[in-house]
Amino acid sequence: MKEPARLIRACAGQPVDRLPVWLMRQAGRYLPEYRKLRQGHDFLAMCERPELAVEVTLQPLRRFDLDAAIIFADILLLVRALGADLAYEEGAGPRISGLPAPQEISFPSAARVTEALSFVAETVRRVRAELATDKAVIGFAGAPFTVLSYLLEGGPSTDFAQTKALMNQDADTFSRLLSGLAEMTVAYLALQVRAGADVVQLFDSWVGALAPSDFSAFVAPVLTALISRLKALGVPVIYFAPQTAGYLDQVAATGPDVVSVDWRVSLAEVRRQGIRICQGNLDPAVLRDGPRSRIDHEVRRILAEWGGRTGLIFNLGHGVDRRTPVHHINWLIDAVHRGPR
Ligand code: 1CP
Repeated sequence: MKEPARLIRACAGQPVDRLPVWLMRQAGRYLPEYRKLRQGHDFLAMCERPELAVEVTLQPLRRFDLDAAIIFADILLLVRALGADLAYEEGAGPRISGLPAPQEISFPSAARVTEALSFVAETVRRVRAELATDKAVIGFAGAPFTVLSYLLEGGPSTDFAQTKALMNQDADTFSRLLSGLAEMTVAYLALQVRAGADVVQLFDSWVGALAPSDFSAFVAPVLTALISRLKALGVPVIYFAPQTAGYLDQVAATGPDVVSVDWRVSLAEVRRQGIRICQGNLDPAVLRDGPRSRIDHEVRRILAEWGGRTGLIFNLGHGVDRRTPVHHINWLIDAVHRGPR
């Protein structure tokens, strides 16, 4: 039997010969070869056509010594299985329309989710077949709160006014929608795991907008149940929960194998909160800006704050900034491989 990939060993807290490293949003606009391909196709078409999605997924791995490929897709693809219209507008980000009032939203069966997103499974299958076994394939989905916020706001938001209004004024509907999305997420990630994903990550990019008490009352119960069902698929679960430094203990208590944190908290504090396996947490601005000495310094600081050889997956605290010079990523990976010295 082959030894599991470094990243998968790290997710289990097992010793590794060197720290695993990958970057959120490692496929995308900072890469000239991505921009070139993107000129001829819109973003959704790139996700839907496996030959294009596979190519974009593998682009960063051709350039850099990364430990994982993350499937080229988007957290919002799921909403199309709800019958919503999804469009990505140049500069403005995603737009969701065509949904009934929150109280009227009904959820599709697992079979319908699988059918609507079968192209993602095809991409996973092809990526897994093309990639060496020492590289992990990461499947992903949005976490229920973050996806619900896009549904209710219709696109990006800064204050989550519609989302909080529903939570405050109609808690039953709010909880029903979170649970419905969680159910769809199980079907979607099960599809990716069956197709060969070695690990899954839930992106909860906006959950930090909630008070600790609301995280605990509304999100934690749904998330805990979801994570336990994902673990039953037989792969590790990474939960990305930025801006939750004020309630990391509650985040950890939802049960993921790995908690992925942003740069607003030190890894020493993450450890103090009892988190033993963690992903993070360089500020993407440091990677973007450099210079090399600053990147080296920040990597060494992060490794020292974690203070151990196991249980860390090196990553950014959020996605790669599109203004990042490509060679900065080589500098970063070198620094991670050199280690704490
Ligand atoms: O070329 C383009 O115009 C498309 C830009 C783009 C890309 C490359 C979008 C639109 N999505 C993606 C791919 C993507 N999205 C991936 C796979 C690639 C990789 O990681 O290497 C992943 C994991 C995501 C996840 C995602 N989409 C998140 C969670 C992570 C995060 O950054 O917080 C979120 C919030 C989205 C929504 C979304 N999709 C696209 C944009 C521009 C946004 C953000 C909009 C906003 O600000 O609310």
